[in-house]
Amino acid sequence: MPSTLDEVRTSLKQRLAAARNTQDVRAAQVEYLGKKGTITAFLKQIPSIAEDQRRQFGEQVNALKLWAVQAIEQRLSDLAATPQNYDIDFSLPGQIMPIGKKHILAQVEEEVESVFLSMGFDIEEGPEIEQEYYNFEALNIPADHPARDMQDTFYLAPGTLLRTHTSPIQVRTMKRQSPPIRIIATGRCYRRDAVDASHTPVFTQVEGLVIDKGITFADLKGVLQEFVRGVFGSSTNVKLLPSFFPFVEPGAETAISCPICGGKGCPTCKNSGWIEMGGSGMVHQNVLREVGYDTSTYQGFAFGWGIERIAMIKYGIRDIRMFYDNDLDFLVQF
Ligand code: FA5
Repeated sequence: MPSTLDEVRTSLKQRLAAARNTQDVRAAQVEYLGKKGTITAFLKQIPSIAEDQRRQFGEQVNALKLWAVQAIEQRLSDLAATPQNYDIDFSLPGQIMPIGKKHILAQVEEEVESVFLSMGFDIEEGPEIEQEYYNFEALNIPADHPARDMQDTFYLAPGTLLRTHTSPIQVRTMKRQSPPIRIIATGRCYRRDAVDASHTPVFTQVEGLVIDKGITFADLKGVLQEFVRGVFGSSTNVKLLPSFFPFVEPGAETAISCPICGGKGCPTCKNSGWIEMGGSGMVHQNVLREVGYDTSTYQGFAFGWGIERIAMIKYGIRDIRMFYDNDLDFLVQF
């Protein structure tokens, strides 16, 4: 306990210099200027001091008090301006920040791409706002063709639309490049389809195109077989069923053996053992001629599958709307 005014000043100076935070300064303030504080005790002594010394003593004690008040304010403002003196309790557990992740559809797209990259395919892309010519005409679907009804279209302006499938990328690629061509392209497609468990107006497709000399239907089946084994597992098989698309001839709907029951029959494959995945076929000669290829030299195949459909079968998701509801409880599972 300091006994002289000078000692009080020195000890308070040291206390303030050693203060690490505002709490330390406030504690010193109470100790020196509080009701029972050291300086307050000197102030209380003034009336009892002998009259001839009282004035001088009073002035000294009041000067000390004034200095103490200012020194405390100064230290508080110094601490406030020095960020490292904020109170940090290093023993508190840290905050775990949630880490974002890729959407399930982006993950499946990347998986599909990596299977095709391993087979030597290149990755192409095309615009979502597309010209009618690439989406329909160049694909052997003229203006009054009934196949246009199969793809109810969002038109943005005469001749301009939101692409209804990724097949226009076939035309763009063939016009840009000469054979051999071995590409896939993934991307969003748009149709005026009513929403139900397997349809949405915005969905994603993966398109494949191979053009070279001597390409046959067997190559199509072999590539799709490799693709589904890479994505669904090594025991998955492919079956091609007759179907019609104006830009392929012959055309085929592609089915895979149900990866859920292994082809034995279950609710997902409606007990058939097979699940339809999308269209495919040999590129129509009208399409090859449209892009300026010599049809006596070059042949090729193409296919177009729904990415949502692939993801639904792979992960047992029963309703396509779940991909677009943005329910984090659903999305964090993948
Ligand atoms: C086509 O779009 C053709 N372009 C596919 C093709 C390419 C055939 C190359 C031959 C050669 P389709 O309309 O059947 O075909 O669509 C293919 C797949 O896209 C469907 O099997 C489905 O998985 C998905 N799909 C189509 N419409 C929707 C929709 N409204 N919602 C979700 N997925 C859809």
